[in-house]
Amino acid sequence: MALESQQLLEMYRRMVTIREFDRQAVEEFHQGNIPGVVHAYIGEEAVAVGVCSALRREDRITSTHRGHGHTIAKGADVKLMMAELFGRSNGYCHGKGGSMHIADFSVGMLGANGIVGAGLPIATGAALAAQMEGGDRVAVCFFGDGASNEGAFHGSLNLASIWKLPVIYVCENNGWAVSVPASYGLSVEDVAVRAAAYNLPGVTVDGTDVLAVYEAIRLAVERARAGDGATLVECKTHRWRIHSEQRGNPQDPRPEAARDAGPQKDPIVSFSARLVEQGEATSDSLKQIDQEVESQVAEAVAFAKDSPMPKPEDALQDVFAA
Ligand SMILES: Cc1ncc(C[n+]2csc(CCOP(=O)(O)OP(=O)(O)O)c2C)c(N)n1
Repeated sequence: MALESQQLLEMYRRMVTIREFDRQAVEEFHQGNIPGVVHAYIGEEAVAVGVCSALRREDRITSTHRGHGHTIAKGADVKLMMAELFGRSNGYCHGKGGSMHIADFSVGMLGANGIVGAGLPIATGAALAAQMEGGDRVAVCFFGDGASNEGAFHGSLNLASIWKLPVIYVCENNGWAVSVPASYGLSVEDVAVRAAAYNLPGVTVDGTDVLAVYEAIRLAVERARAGDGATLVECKTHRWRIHSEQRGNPQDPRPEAARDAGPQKDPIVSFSARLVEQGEATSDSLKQIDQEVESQVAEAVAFAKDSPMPKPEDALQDVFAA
């Protein structure tokens, strides 16, 4: 289905926002300004944006430890995100969650998650809730190739199949789980074939092509909204950086060829070339978006730096048990 110019440019803007957010977050982490961990999503932008562009605000998503891209693509506020990364009291979780625990229910983002695979049953539950509510809301679960080897993946797909749940499972296959290559860790070459074991459709798409991702998800969403059940969509993509940022100068355990593969298939470069070629934008108008985004993210960093630290006396607020 053809997308309007405005939608295409919004997709471009969101991809660039994700790239720039993580670029500046990585820089701030290495300057010692961000505590905890940062798992950069750089290189995988086409997946989050292709998926979330096919969703409505009220549709729900669950995310992973590498969650900044999903959160931005679903429409969260970058200032509140950055403040959370900085551990400040006006961040999304009042500075208590950090990078891996950002949620914004107002845009249907049910949460990043430090436990690999944990988003799978949560999204499945959100889809069950949607089915019981009786509307046509869908749920989407983002997870990695590593997570697809866990029991949570298999149990979730089985339940989604027998209950015909309106859920789309999006596997971001970036070829690696920390230092373990998918070629070693997976029993199959394509995660998508695992759908057959649960009597569900499974497709593999080029996860560096935002429009290919969008189209696969659009079809899966249509199927879910029509009451025809779940789909597994595998997006083959590349993680450009080390698994997570580390202080000092640690070595990325992946071989050089794996590290080089990402930038050779830059999803933003290919999408911008396409937009210019199709007359949807000029390189100047895209550059203007790049500059606007850079300032917007710099403002988010400034906002985070100016934000107060949480007060010790608030430590037991917003927690379930004290
Ligand atoms: C249940 C669980 N097991 C192990 C870990 C440690 N761990 C964190 S990320 C990760 C790899 C995840 O790989 P994948 O699902 O492919 O996602 P990617 O990091 O490639 O985006 C592991 C093993 C964890 N956080 N949770």
